[in-house]
Amino acid sequence: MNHFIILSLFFLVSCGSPQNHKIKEGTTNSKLSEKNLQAQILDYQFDVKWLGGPFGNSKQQSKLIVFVYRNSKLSDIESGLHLQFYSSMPSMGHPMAEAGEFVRLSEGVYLNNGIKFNMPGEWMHELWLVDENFDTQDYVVWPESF
Ligand SMILES: [Cu+2]
Repeated sequence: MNHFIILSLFFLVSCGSPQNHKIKEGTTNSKLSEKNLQAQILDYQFDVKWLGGPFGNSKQQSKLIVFVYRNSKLSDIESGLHLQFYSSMPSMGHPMAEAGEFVRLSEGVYLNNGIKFNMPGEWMHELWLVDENFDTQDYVVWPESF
């Protein structure tokens, strides 16, 4: 939980005005309900897909799988960086209940089984590439209603 509080504070301090960020939204592959997202700065592409959920209550854990690509090939995140999920409800000004943690399944494949949302509605998801000092080096953003 402390981990999440630190990240939340970091987000509030550094990203107080989300409008300052250039937000690139990915394209949707509606058949697979998989999102394809391009990182802002670094050479990463992410395919994100819910394996469970998303659930609009904090009793159920939503499961997000992320496929990481560099030069069109599944690739691990470079050492020194790790993936972090974040989501908030912009209209209500609060974050999700739990961010969970990613576990590497295989080359370029990461699963987060521990995401919890407080309620249904319009969410803005974020995937961060965070360094050892909890500084976000890159990110992608995508909206979702459920
Ligand atoms: Cu809300």
